Amino acid sequence: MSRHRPVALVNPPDLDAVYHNVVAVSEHLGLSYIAAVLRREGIPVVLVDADALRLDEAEAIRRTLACEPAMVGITLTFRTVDPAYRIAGRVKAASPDTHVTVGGQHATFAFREMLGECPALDSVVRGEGEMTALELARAVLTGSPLEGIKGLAYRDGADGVALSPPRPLVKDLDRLPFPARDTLDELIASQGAFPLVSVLWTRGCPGACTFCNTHSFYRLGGGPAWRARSVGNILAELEQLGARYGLRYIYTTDDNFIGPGELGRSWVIGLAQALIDRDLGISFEVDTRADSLDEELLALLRQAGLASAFIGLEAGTQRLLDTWGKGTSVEENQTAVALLRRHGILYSMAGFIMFSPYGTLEDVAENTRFLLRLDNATYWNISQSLRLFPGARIIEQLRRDGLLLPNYSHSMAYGYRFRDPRVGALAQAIRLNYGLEASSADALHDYVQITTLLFERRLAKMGLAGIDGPDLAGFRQATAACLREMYQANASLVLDGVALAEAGWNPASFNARAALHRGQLAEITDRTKEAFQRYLDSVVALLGGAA
Ligand code: B12
Repeated sequence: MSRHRPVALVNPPDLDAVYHNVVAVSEHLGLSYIAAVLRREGIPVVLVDADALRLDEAEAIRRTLACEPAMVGITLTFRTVDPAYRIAGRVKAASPDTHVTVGGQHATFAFREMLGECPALDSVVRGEGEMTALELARAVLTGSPLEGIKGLAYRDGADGVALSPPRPLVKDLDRLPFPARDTLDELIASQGAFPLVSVLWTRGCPGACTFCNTHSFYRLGGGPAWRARSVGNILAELEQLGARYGLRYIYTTDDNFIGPGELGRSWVIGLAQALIDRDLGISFEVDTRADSLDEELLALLRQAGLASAFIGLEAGTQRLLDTWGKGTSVEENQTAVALLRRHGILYSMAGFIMFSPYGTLEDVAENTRFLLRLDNATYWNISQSLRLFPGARIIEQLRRDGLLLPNYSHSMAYGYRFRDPRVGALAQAIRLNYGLEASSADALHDYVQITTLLFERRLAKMGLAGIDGPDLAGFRQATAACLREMYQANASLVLDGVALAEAGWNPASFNARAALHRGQLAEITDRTKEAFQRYLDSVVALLGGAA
């Protein structure tokens, strides 16, 4: 039994119902890795992933304080800055000698503002956190000075902030232990439903998109823009997860699964071949770039179990795509989607920025037509405006162009104005219309797409593909037709919004139009559920009840 007081690692709750409707539950792997590293060094850890466990703030605070932690580490995104501050304040009030730190991509770039805004914070861990968190915990537990701990910003004197040199990246990711699975265990025990199991196979991204902070995050401490675990190390973890949880579906949280150049490509080929040879029976989903896909790679990945790929398409016009510094073309993006579809791999809800501060109403219309052409005008995609994340290059560009709000601060994801205020008015109206109808439709859309894909693959594997049980294909097509109606309803709302904006923006007319849309979407969602239930029943019948 360790003589150390524990370290509590907290992911604050995000109590937004719409967010919960759309985003699947998945544990915070960043904290889980830190927990595993500290435990390996004999430091006890309590993981409080309130977001994944859907705990409220009071329960998150109760669990954190209950273990009398020597140190509390809190992660956050722009959406959870306030609950993070409140939790820090409550910990400090209850236990003034407990060291309170925050970390993650957001805090890494907003550290100075955050230390200024929240007196309860003692430090900020910047960059990749495992080694810094370990050294910080050791220093706190032994009462040693923080000086010399790389990757840290900490209070120095009355109002000073000391900044240590950046933390170099972990050279060999295989040296890290597998992430702690406390949250997953509790999700399975408490929720009965089998949650998404997330894994991390690579870190970093070679891209330099202007709206993203990942590349500057992983370049802070120098080192390669993209690193991968060895195939053997990945398989060892999959087998462990398989033995423990009977794993069938994997969500990889990698920013960019297929790394740069030949290095990235041969690594993926090696992994895919190993997954095929080992035949673990898993399906998985990845995030990747459009320009890293090709026939040979996708054929192999399909065989290895790749079910879905998230590609950041971002825009349907080249001008907007160039403002994001994506380095791909609209044609390349469309080709990538067609390629995925040809290989029977789902191209999931895309990274898409419908509304840009530099965009025109014509850009909005063209983005909408682009999503319709790709059969992907989900409400999430048609409603996304640029979000500002600290560390993203676009922030300074907006400042230079006089579009950043004078009172901009790190948690203001929409802290800018639009060159064409009519685009801004439409963007806000569409975003505020993202309620339960739209998020339920999107959630159903995703569920239908991935479940159909996995069933079709299973039928194929059992040699039942093409055997048209009670009109299976008919039910599948009927469901797909409902999804297209969703896309059409969403797209028409935006295009009507564009016409309203061109005619002189009138919020009341748009609200009436939006109410119509919500009614339409709710009705289509009900019909989609019925159609899909008929499909599911016939699949189950075909599988002889063995679904
Ligand atoms: C998987 C994922 C999710 C999952 C799971 C949650 C999670 N974060 O793991 C889900 C789907 C739930 C999710 C949801 C959202 N996400 Co998300 N998510 C990611 C993603 C793609 C990977 C996270 C991951 O596994 N990284 C790998 C691990 C090892 O790294 P890490 O989490 O950064 O943690 C390391 C360091 O950052 C640091 N660290 C992190 N936290 C802490 C805390 C302490 C105390 C310490 C010491 C160190 C430390 O040490 C860790 C180990 O090295 C990241 C992108 C990214 N590259 O991280 C976006 C990201 C975190 N998400 C983001 C966003 C915007 C969201 C959403 C708001 C999206 C939405 N719906 O609108 C929601 C809201 C979540 C919330 N409640 O706040 C943004 C946050 C940007 C910002 N500045 O706020 C990111 C950075 C993507 C991006 N670049 O835009 N997300």
